Amino acid sequence: MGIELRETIASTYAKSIESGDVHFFQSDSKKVKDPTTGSQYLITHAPSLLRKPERGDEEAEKRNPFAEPEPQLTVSEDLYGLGEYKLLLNKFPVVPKHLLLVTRQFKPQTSALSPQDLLTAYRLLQDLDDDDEMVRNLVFYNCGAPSGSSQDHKHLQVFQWPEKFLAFQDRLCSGKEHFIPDMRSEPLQDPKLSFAHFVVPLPEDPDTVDEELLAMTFVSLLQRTLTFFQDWSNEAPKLETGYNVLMTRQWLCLVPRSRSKSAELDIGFNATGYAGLVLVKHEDVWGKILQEPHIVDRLMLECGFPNTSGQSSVEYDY
Ligand code: B4P
Repeated sequence: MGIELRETIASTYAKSIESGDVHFFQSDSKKVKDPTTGSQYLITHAPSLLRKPERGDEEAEKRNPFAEPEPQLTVSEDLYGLGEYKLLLNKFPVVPKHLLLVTRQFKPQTSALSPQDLLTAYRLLQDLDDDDEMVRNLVFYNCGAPSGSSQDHKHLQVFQWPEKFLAFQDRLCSGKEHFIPDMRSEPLQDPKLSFAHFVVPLPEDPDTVDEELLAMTFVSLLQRTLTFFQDWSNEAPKLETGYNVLMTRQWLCLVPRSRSKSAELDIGFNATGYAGLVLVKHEDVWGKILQEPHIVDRLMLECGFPNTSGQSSVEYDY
């Protein structure tokens, strides 16, 4: 299935680029290191994205693009014959062959991932990753408006991981075995980072990964993520729930989000920012981040919540 699917994606993408159905945005990328946290960031500058309609713009609000997706962008009408998902090409990618895993029936983008969503995403990673060619992919889910999502129909996204790039989640999980966080064991969290994040390594042997394992792992991370919205409800009762989910074959990570955009600099983040993949549209923001990469960690905190490393979930849970 893997090779066949990869070939269908490649040919659908090539045709849609040629016909103009996919609008690929050119960008420049630079890898930088945050000297304070040791994190790597891949900063991608795509100024032409400023012309793309955004959430709230009249043009962007007109229709649900996933209700009747364009046939030219459709890789599969019914992925894996489950009757649940379509696999589409992203119409506005910055990375080639950027995919969307979209529910066939309308479901809200504020809903949690189901066990089937998780296993289907993991299956896609298995089909798209190629260890011999060092090809790795990232699945992400922007849940709720503060997470940076712009479409309200439930969709996960998949794109190829940048070459030779190590996220903080990779460092954190290196050499660690899978576990399901419980009362005695907390998810991994890097104490050097300013923002809260919950990471668990996934098993090396894919045969041991099933719906139950993924669902139990996800729920343990989600419980901790949702406590932020309970904790803060007295201070900020209107705080909308939002979080990012990031998954590779090596780990699963959830990040609670307080806002989609920074007030300090004109930049917004979706899940990819929390893997260190920072998309910048404005020239002045690009310049500032390259000059002082540690700004990213500050912005992540501004759009997230404070790190809780070293505290057990009962200390910040109620
Ligand atoms: P959402 O989860 O709702 O939003 P998003 O990916 O954060 O993208 P957004 O729309 O806010 O765009 P942004 O300028 O930040 O996903 C909805 C997805 O549906 C979007 O990816 C959108 O492109 C796609 N879409 C909309 N209409 C469509 C249609 N008719 N058919 C098919 N797909 C449609 O980011 C611009 C682009 O860069 C996005 O593709 C985004 O995913 C990508 N991106 C963001 N950060 C990135 C990074 N660090 N590296 C590489 N790419 C990145």
